[in-house]
Amino acid sequence: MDPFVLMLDWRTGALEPHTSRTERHVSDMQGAYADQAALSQLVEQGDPLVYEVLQYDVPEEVGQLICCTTVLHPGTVGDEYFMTKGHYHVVRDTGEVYLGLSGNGQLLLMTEDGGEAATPIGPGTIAYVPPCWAHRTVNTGEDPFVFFAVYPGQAGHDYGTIEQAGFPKRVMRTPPGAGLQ
Ligand code: S6P
Ligand code: ZN
Repeated sequence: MDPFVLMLDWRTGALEPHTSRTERHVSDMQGAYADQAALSQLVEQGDPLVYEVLQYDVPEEVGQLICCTTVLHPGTVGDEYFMTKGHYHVVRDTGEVYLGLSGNGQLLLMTEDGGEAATPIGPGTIAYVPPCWAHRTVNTGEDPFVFFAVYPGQAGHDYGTIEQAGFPKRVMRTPPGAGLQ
């Protein structure tokens, strides 16, 4: 592998060049949100894009580092903010670094033995995901939430464990009018 450079647009998350672009629409998030009826309704109403990941692929091997950006769009399913699927790394003892670029969100973390953590991420925030911690991001703002991530080439993504167990906390907006007398 030869050295290379990438150009990152801090506002939009555009990464050039990139070798893969993954889109996740509401229909790709079956079972993730509390309000299944709201999810079905959104799918029928045009199945909006929830997030996209731009990545520059390198060999999925020990020693390599994978660079990618995520653009997590604003929105809700019912009252639950748009979020990523969330995953453990298949190779559990691999960490990750997130760098917030624009917009605002939350990083939710958990371990298989009951550990829980959450941290806000905004422009300039560097969040360290230690080995063995599952991670999910949530857009709590009104603009796209954009962040850059670097993780080990051999890490892999385990989505199934999260699909079965979910995360212990959901991030909900306050419904319009709630608390008003
Ligand atoms: C990869 C890293 C991120 C996520 C991306 C989408 O290890 O954590 O690039 O892949 O934010 O989330 P998810 O949970 O759908 O992979
Ligand atoms: Zn990861």
